[in-house]
Amino acid sequence: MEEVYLSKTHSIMEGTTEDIKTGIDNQDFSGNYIENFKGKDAEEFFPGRYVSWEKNNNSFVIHGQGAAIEATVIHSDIIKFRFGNDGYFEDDFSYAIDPEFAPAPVEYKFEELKASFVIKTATLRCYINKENLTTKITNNEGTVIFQDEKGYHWQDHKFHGGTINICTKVLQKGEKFYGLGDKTGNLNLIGTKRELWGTDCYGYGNDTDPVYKNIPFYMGQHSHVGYGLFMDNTFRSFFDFGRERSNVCSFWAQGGEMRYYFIYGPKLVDVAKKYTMLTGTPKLPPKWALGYHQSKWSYYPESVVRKLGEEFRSRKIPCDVIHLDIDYMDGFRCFTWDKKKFPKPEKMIADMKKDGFKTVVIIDPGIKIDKGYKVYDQGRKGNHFCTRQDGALLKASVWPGACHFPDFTRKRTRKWWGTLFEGLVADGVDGVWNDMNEPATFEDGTFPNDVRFDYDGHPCSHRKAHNVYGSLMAQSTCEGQQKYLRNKRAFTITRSAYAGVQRYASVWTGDNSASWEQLKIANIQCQRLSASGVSFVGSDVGGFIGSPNGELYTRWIQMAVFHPFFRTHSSGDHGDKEPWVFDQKYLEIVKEFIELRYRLLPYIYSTFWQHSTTGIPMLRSLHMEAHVDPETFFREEEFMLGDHIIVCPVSEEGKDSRLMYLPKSHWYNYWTDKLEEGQREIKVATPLNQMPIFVRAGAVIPMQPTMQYVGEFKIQELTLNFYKPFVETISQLYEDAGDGLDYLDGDCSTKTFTSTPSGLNKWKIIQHIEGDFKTEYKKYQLRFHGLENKPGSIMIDGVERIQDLKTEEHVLTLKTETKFTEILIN
Ligand code: NBV
Repeated sequence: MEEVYLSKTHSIMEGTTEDIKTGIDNQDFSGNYIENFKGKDAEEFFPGRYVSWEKNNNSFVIHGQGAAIEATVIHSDIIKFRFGNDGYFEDDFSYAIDPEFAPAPVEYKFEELKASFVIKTATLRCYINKENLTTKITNNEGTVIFQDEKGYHWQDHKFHGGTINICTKVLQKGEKFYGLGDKTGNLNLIGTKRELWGTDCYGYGNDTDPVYKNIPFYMGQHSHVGYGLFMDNTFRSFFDFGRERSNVCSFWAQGGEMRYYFIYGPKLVDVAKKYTMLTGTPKLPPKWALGYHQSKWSYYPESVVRKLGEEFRSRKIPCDVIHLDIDYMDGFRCFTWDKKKFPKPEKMIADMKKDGFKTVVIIDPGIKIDKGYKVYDQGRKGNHFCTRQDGALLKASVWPGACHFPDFTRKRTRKWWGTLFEGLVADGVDGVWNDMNEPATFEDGTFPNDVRFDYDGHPCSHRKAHNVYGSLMAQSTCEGQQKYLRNKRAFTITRSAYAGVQRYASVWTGDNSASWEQLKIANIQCQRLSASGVSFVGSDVGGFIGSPNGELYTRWIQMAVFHPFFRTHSSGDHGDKEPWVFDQKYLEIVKEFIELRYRLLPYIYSTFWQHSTTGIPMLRSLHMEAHVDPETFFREEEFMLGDHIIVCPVSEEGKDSRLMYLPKSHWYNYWTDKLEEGQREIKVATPLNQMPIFVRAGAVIPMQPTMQYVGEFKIQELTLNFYKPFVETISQLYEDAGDGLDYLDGDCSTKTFTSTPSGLNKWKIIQHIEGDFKTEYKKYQLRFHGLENKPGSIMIDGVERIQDLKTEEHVLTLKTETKFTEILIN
């Protein structure tokens, strides 16, 4: 056993040696303790035997001979662990945990047993072994969920200073792993080792690791029980899901205190929800941000942008947002305009706005070293830029040439950065896109490790700040915009991120390529991000690099209709990617699907609201929908958007049918209304103009008319699609003004529909309205799906309406006032 363990220790070292090959960790004392490790420098330590214990509020601190362990009951399903080497803990500071997260009082018991301590909550038992301070967590039924193998231990590298904090757990029989942010590769992470060190990975592939984002949260499931593990540590870290030893799952960080949260499900979807409540949910975005976005590196000059808008409108392809990439700036100086390309940006933006287009501009972190350039001068005078270990300013090259970089880990700098958006907002800019914030540089890929950061009063080096840099840039960008937008909602996109980024920004999956494999990767990345707290996700439709053919572009658009962030982007080097670049037959289908996106906006917006208020991911992989169904464990292409829609993108060329799995329930084929029973694989027709879309029986899917942009005209009538239920099914429609902050003061409403089968051919729908938001429309167009024959009677609030029921293809329709309470179909 000991030998096996040593080999593990050795492989951890190998993992870090790889880092040296990348040239990242070899420059200074703070990073190179691995480089000179000769096998003798590092010593390994364990917490040792229990010596004493103490209680502080909901925390139990158990002192061992070598380290102390603190276990805090956050919630009956969440226990937080911290480990203090040599008996002392670090300051308990986190960028990930939502400052507004206020745990409710929780009941628990702490007992001392002969060989262990046990913390008992309503759902969990957490045992801490007196002999070696290892832990084991079971549920009330006694199922072991999470159990230390060697448990917590650390390696000191005394010659150079620094510690690697490690935790090894028993990998349970049949255990599956999900989450971990934007990783590529299979959805189930079993058998892989992954690294978190945000990297600008242009043209990444399925084996590229690390990638852009750093979300140290994964979910495990075995014995029909799901749990989550969130290691709140921003140092370069690693997760091994049984790759080095098939019976061990381990995670470690190259510095910082070992601090992790154990989150009990038992359903995986509940794990994701609880993790998201812990790290925060987004405020509602402006509704236009859920429309279609068109981007390219870069649209310029002004005439090209105007022409782009005209093309969309004249071709009647809906579009809400145009993105301006780095060439809008004067010599890539952030917060400036190239006045040759855009002589009057505020006029152009205002004109575009009249035509329904919002403008989003890119902002990178690198500030050009250029005396006389306002932002640079302010940054210098205000001491906002990062410095090297010896106090000199960090200098590295990005698009503008040599740059300095703001220290976003300093509150005062975040505030200053926020003020820079005043001008852009005054110009009419509606949203900001943060790029290159891994942080990426041209020389060494990122900053040298000796670069100093404030870390909000916890001074540190780049080793600790790197993985959170992008998130803090996004936070400061979002807060800055919000300040000047006043009663309008901010919209931010970021490429790099740490856990909790969802409170401030949406994300995209970076510089992907135009291939069928990449469509599949984007699908998995978006599901995985969604499971990791970040629901507002999307990929560059069609691939950033390269040119998709018409079919690939069409299939990608079809998938992205069901991704919360929906944008075509292109490097511009390899041909354009506007919908009309493709042959007419593709263009027509692309247009139809973008129109479908707009019709679905009430459903998508309500799903966003549900995510924002409950933490439930907007995109849900099948294992989240049906966590006890073994068929779902390795399924990775089908996904749910919200509670009631499941889709399965077509990810191969020339396919006129494909197989997909429908989880337990009854499902209606969106295209034909054909009813399918779930918990089985089915073959679905996939002509180019269709992607498999299924709607849950019993669902109410609200739809609005097609429009060219959000708010183009006042909606006269909202369509409610009622799908005949097999069991009681609940659907919710959330409505507010779609922009502005009045919803936070209650100017919104929620309509809850409960659809129940009440006997043979009988069906009852109850509408419960909360809030009195005044909708534009006064009428519903009801569409009943799944009724084989015209019913004998349809009563709305006691009034017979059968005479008004119309038959249209496979649906029965009826118009009614919106304020009904009960519909009875007989
Ligand atoms: O700003 C240019 C690009 C941008 O279009 C892309 O979306 C980012 O991921 N940016 C990367 C920098 C250059 C990449 C080669």
